[in-house]
Amino acid sequence: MVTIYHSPLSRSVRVLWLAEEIGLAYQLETIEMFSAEMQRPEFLAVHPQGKVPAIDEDGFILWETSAIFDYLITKYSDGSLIPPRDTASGAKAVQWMTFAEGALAVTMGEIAAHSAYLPDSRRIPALVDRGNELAPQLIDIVEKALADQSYILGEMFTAADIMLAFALNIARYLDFVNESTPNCLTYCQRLEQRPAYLRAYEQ
Ligand SMILES: N[C@@H](CCC(=O)N[C@@H](CS)C(=O)NCC(=O)O)C(=O)O
Repeated sequence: MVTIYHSPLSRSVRVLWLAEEIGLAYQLETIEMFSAEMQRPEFLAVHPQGKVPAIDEDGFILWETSAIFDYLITKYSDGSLIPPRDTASGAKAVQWMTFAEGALAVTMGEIAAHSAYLPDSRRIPALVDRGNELAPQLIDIVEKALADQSYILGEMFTAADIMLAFALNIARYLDFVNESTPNCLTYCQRLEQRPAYLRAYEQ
């Protein structure tokens, strides 16, 4: 059985969404974001940074969303949510997943966390300023990529869409995605209608 460590509305919702998409049976372990529980030795043994997501599959522990995606998709599905890595589509999926977490989610997450969600003692205002400067350019990259297609790799939904949608949802909340970025806005609206998305976000 796979246990998913999750905090509502955080990056770990991506793992829940993926699990729902591939029909994986899982157990949920919910942890309150930024709580003392995240720094307890029991949880640090699961995630050495005291973060979510992480999974525990009968004692096998894995953290970092991209690694979890790769493992769960390869082991528990037909693999089609990430096309074969030696094809152009597979390489592009990895490109967008890396961009989605490494650039987009980090930037949007820093703006949101350091302006509102982190306890005062952990806030770094310069990260908010830097994020606000970078954000429009990052959104524009996705806006252009979505110009003539429904999903980031074309007409096929993939794991890269899950990774991107989470970061774009924060961008939407921060008003970097709105009517002035119609491709990103429509994309978010299309993805939020997926039954697996709805099941993940209500947990
Ligand atoms: N690159 C990591 C990022 C993990 C991460 O930053 N998780 C946040 C949730 S949005 C967290 O748990 N933060 C708690 C903290 O910083 O104390 C991944 O994708 O898994």
